[in-house]
Amino acid sequence: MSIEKQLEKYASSLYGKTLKELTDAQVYTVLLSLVKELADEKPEITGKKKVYYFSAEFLIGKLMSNNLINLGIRKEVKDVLDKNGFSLAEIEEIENEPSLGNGGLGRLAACFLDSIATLNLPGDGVGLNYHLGLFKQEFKDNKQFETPNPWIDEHSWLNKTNKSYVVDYKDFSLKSELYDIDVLGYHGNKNKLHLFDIATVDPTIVHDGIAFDKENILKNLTLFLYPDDSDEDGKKLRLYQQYFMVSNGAQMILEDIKARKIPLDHLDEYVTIQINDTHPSLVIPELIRLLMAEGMLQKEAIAVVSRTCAYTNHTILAEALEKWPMHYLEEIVPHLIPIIEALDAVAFERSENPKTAIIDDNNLVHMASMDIHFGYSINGVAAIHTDILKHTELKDFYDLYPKKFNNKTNGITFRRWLLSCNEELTAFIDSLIGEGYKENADELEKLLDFVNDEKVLNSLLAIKKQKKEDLVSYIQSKEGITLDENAIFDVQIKRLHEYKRQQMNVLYIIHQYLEIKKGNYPAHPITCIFGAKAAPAYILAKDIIHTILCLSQLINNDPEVSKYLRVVMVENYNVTYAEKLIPASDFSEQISLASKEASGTGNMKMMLNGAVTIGTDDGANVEIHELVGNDNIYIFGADSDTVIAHYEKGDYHPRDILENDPAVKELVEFIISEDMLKIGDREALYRLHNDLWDKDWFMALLDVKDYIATKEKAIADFSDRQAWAKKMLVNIAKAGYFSSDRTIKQYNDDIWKLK
Ligand code: TH1
Repeated sequence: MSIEKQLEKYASSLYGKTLKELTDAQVYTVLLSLVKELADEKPEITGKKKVYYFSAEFLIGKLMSNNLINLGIRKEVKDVLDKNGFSLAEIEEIENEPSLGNGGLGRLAACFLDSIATLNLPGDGVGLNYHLGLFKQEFKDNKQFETPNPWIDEHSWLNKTNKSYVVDYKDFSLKSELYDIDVLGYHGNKNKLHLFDIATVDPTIVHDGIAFDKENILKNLTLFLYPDDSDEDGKKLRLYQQYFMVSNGAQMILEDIKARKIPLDHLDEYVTIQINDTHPSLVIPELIRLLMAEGMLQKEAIAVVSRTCAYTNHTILAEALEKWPMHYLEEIVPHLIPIIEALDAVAFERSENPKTAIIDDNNLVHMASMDIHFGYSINGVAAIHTDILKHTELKDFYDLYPKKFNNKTNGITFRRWLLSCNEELTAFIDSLIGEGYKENADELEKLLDFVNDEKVLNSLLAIKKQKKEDLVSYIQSKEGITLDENAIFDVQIKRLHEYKRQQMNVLYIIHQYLEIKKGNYPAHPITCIFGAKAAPAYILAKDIIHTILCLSQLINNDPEVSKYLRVVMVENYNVTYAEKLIPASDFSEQISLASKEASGTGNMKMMLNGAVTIGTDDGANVEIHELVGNDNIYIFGADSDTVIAHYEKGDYHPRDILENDPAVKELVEFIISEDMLKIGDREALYRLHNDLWDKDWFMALLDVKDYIATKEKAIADFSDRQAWAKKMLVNIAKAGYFSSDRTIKQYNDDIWKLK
């Protein structure tokens, strides 16, 4: 049956109407029904061995567009809808974005699932079904407020299964429910994303934003991703969640293995569990416990699990490396304690170095240490990050287990981050080099043949302009702000964190503002766009948001300045917003303090869409830099060795800079100027100002001058449109390396070894 006939069939059976007569919302439902039917018909990918990707987050984004692309029917559907008076783009807007992730870590998991299925490898995701997601960000009085982000309705992609397991805690047991989402490979078959839940979760307990009774586990367990952990009950809730995720996942795996009559001591020949950062680390003791419950000796269970689990580290930030107090475990999952103690004893036999202990002197259980001792592979997510793990952060472990350590530079799925979000650029690339790059991303290099082709370069500029116009109307509709697509779109979109240094971008904006006030205009008008959520309890991150929003108000209302400079922070930045912002970006802001951003993946998405990076030699920027060469990227700032040496010596003092450099001091003082205090909250502005004087832990002041000079150079270069378009083209051509298909091939070749 043709797509048109099938859509008519659903229009008639669901609404008793023809397609033409439906509302947009009804067309969405019709389309969802069709796609679900087609997905149902797809066989599941099978094979001897399967990878289970355990992750607290899966930032999957809206799924309609991607599913249509991966089913190979997007064009046909679009034509049928056009013919009937509908716009597919508008229909796709109707979908709620699932709120199952926070940032790069969760989006990476989603890209990986797409690539695993595309490469026809058996591999499923395992996570939780958070009903209210992370949170929805709202701005009031130039501040962030959090509200619940409910996303599940009768039209979601969740399919209820009849699988259910019992998860035991100290004082009670919970019965799980399992929801699956189909993960379709590009022109291929399907895998599953398994999201565990409980029937008793109750969103009505949430009040005053995102507050709720943290002790009511029956009602709150799967309400939120990363519930506030600034108090003890919040921390415990996270532990309840983590254990729920891993116990369910482990039980599901063993159920399948037993159904296949596979002897449990051969588990590792059939299963790999990839532990995505430390949130799922309890899967190690839990799986050992479950194997022992099946009659296996502890020693053997430890050996089997050690051959089954592999760990990915995504950060060296100390606060993100989870450590659980033993007494929480006693209170919540006491049955894991003898196992964790046994693991600690084994670790001690291997090394008496306290730095590699699992249980430390303060009775804290180090999750990463458990992963490294009892996982068979430890990987970092970009070359520089893995080097830092080996030689600095995890040096003692690397000395112990040199063969376990390996690098897997992150990647992104081109289906979402090019084909779906930038149809214009996709069609143009198709016309130049054919479609082979969609299966083999390295073929993008063929674009280099056109680096001196004026017509091609002009077309690239025209497409960028089109995407900027699209973004201008989207921002107009969402934020009520009118931007000019002729300005440089200078975009920093990522979680709000001091190490990512949005505050350094703030200082740049202040510099530009003061220069304009002095009559020194930038070589080209520039619009600084931010998108970021701050963790609800992260005060300084919220102060940075406040400062950005105040600056935005000050500048946008000043007609003299706003001709040259605009500042916008979009509300509730999410995957959907990223899909509009990335194709429209000219400058890609990747300005973390060198050594701190493990990889970054927004940097890759922007490069693929023809933005030029302004960045430090950090994370995957280092690899972008190597690929595109000095002429096609703007690198600045202290390198990671210098930064690490500062931390080791403890010799970085921002006050020294401020007392010796009036130009930098002027920028920092502006934060508490009359102009700013008139608009903003005194306490918040002073907090950021004082932090920059006394602490500046991520050394914004160390790099700010170089940053400003580099950005000025980039702005000047932007005016030579042909030369700029060449940079864009080289960036796109060299982005093939960052396809997550490449990353997943490497995971499979080196770690998973699936057929
Ligand atoms: C991010 C890293 O910061 C980023 O550099 C990397 O590209 C991405 O992971 C994917 O590898 C991380 N996000 C989180 C979130 C939490 C804890 C640790 C990390 S690391 C909650």
